[in-house]
Amino acid sequence: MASMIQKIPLMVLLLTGFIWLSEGEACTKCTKCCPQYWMRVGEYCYQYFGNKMKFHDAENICNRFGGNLPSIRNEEESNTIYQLWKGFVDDSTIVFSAYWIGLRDTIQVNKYEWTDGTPVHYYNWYPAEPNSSDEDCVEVVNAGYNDDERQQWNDALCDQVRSFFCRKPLN
Ligand SMILES: [Ca+2]
Ligand SMILES: [Ca+2]
Repeated sequence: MASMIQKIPLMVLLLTGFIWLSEGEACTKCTKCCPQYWMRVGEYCYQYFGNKMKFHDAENICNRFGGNLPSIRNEEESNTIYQLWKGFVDDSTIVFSAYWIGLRDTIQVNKYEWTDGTPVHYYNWYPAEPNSSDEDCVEVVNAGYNDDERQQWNDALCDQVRSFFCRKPLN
């Protein structure tokens, strides 16, 4: 927990425009690694943004770092991101909207696409979701009785504000 608290000022820095932290500078001593303060999982780097933003603002921030809101291609990837998120919140069992993922159907109703261009083969909707043609952006809803259920998705209004992760490939 202490290390988490120490990270918070860094995240605030990242959010307030110190974009220079993200590229290159931390990578002078290795061939393939993540920028400083990003978390490496497999072939990807993740950064958590606890300051809640609208979906498109969140995606734009990720683009500026050379990444996207994460696509979720299978159960394992879903769980990886959810477990990361649990590390940033005090009590993950309280039901509340958790974070944006990179899925939206803004171009055509019910034609969901990942912002990183990954083909959509995997869905993990919460029961009775998606339920609205006005709700075009997808969040992890964090409702249910166990980690698997809490990772399920809800279509939400894109102008709602949510926490989010950015993800980019190792470089
Ligand atoms: Ca919808
Ligand atoms: Ca919904």
